[in-house]
Amino acid sequence: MTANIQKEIQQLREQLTKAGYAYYVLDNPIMPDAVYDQLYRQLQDLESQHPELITPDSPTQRVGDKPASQFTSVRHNIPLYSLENAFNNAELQKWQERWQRQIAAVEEVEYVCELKIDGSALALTYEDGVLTRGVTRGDGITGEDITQNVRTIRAIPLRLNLENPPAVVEVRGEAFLPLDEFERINTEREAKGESSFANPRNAAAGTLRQLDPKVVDERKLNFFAYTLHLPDNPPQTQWQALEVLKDLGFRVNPNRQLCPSLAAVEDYFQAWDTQRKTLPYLTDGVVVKINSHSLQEQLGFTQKFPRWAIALKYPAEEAPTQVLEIKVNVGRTGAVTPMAIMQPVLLAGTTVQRATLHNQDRITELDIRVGDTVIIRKAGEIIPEVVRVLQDLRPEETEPYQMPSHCPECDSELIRPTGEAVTRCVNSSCPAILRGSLVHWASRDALDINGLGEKIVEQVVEKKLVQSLADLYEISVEQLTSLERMGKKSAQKLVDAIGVSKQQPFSRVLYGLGIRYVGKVNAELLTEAFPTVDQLAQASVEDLEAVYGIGLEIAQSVWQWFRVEANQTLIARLQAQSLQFSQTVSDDFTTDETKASPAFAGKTFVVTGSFPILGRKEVEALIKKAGGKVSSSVSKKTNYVLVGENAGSKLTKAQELGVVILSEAQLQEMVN
Ligand code: 3B9
Repeated sequence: MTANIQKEIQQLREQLTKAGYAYYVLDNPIMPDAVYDQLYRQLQDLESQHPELITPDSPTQRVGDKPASQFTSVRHNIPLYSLENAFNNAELQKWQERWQRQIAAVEEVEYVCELKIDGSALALTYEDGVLTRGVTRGDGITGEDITQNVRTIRAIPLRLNLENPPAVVEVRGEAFLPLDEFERINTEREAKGESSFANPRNAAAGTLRQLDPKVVDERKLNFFAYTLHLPDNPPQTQWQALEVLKDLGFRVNPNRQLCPSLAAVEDYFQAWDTQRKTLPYLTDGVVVKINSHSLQEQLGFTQKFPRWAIALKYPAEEAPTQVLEIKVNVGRTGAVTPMAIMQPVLLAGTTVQRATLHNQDRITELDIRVGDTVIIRKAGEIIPEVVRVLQDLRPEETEPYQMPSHCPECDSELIRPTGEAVTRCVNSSCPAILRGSLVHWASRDALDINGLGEKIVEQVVEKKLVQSLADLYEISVEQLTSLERMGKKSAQKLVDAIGVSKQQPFSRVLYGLGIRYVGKVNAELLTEAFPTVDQLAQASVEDLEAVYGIGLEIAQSVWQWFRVEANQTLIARLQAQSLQFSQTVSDDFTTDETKASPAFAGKTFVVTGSFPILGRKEVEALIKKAGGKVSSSVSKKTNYVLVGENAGSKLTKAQELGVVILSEAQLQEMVN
């Protein structure tokens, strides 16, 4: 009896999976929708009668019914690299010359051209052939586990089409929203009085981070796969990898091309500049990859990119419009940014009416005036910029623009340090700075305080309920109910959310403090290296710089921040309010691999000369990664001197002192 039902269920699943593959991946349906729906309902019925037979890879199990409360941060099994950019053929050729020099052979090789989809990168893990994990790119090292949401994407198979799958298979690709779907979502949001998404890329990223998988399912995300890690039987070329991905059940962009030379790549790039405008999704360039995997292996990676691939980008879209007004905006760091308010204009699929003018120098250089007709451009960022003024269209009686001498928010005098482009408000109690700090503190990646948005922040600052971040933790329900449109219930909810944020780990608190250059990634690196705030506050610039990934500018900024008395007071107050200022074991995400004693733990290096292959920065990064310190002058304490080409006096000094001298090749050998 159950054996028969099991068989029937199995058959229905196979039929539905096949039909889904034909429809979503091959774009070539094999059955009418009505037939598909009929089979789907049959399967649903059988499964509801025999819930014990439901498996996670059944086509009925794509959309979960439990919203997530939050996503967890996970480390990628394999790092997600990004791509170096080239903006023209000359830069592309330079790239070819560079990699050819590195392996000192090879004349013509084959390249694979793929369209660069303007979406959001995903890493998928299949265990024993079944999709078990979908993770956002994040910073390339860690991302967010959004498996529930990934499962709703029909172009991603829940089970690989493979007889004897290896234990673990990794697939990468781009999730994106088709243009018609993007427009549908925005129209719907506007009708509901919600803010619209700036562009399809933001909409895709926002959708992937939706907590409710039902909402994700309604927004028809799509996916193109481009990277395959298939142990046991790895493909020999990128071209073959794409074919295998398709056979495994993934949607692969059909507009790929195998090019026998760089000239063919340039032709492909040019041809698609026109053709891409007819595609139902946005693309922003072409990804060029060396086809042969063995060549790829020989070339390897820099800190950030594979050396065997590059993104050739199309120029950003431009449009003319008129400047109606110039305003200045004071950010949370006190930086004062001039902004142009413009006649609304359609650009790269969205309506824009603000553009950044960056700073006074830029305004002076381009001579941007109120009333001017200007060309604006939108590159990767959300806020477009003015690229030039159409002088012939300038109306009479305009005047050159000068930034105000005093802060529009607090009226204190603005400062522009000599040699710097930014103008700043340096009044630490400027309401604009406080507002910005609070919004950042409450933001998703920092303390993640739900309900503390810009509108509320504006009011609590205006009413002087909050004059420092620490005041937030002393605010009462009564005080909040005095605000506009704030009932007792929502006030209580907000007070609760503020209370809950005390549990957030140290790295988020550190990020939330808004120290210059301390973004999410640096905050994690710093709290890993200095597990308590006291250790961090007492660290010297040298100690800070010795952390892998932390450069001199960041180190100086952190050191400086802890030397300011007001900041010390803030930390003390927040500590008294029991926020987290130490890294506990539970939020330590290091793996065994990084915990193992590194090759150069406690060793001091001096690097001298030039390094044509790896580059100096990478050599230093390599040393730090293996636990070593890089210092600038040779002394008796120096353990090793790493010598590149044209090394000078430091080499002589090392020989005098008898310090061990290493070549680049020896270093690499020791690290491996
Ligand atoms: C570890 C297309 C994009 C793209 C790669 C792309 C963005 C990035 C990339 C992916 N569109 N292709 N390709 N079409 N937007 C080339 C960077 N590849 C990797 O991330 C990658 C990562 C690899 C190999 C490739 O090998 C390792 C395995 C284990 C450890 C270290 C390296």
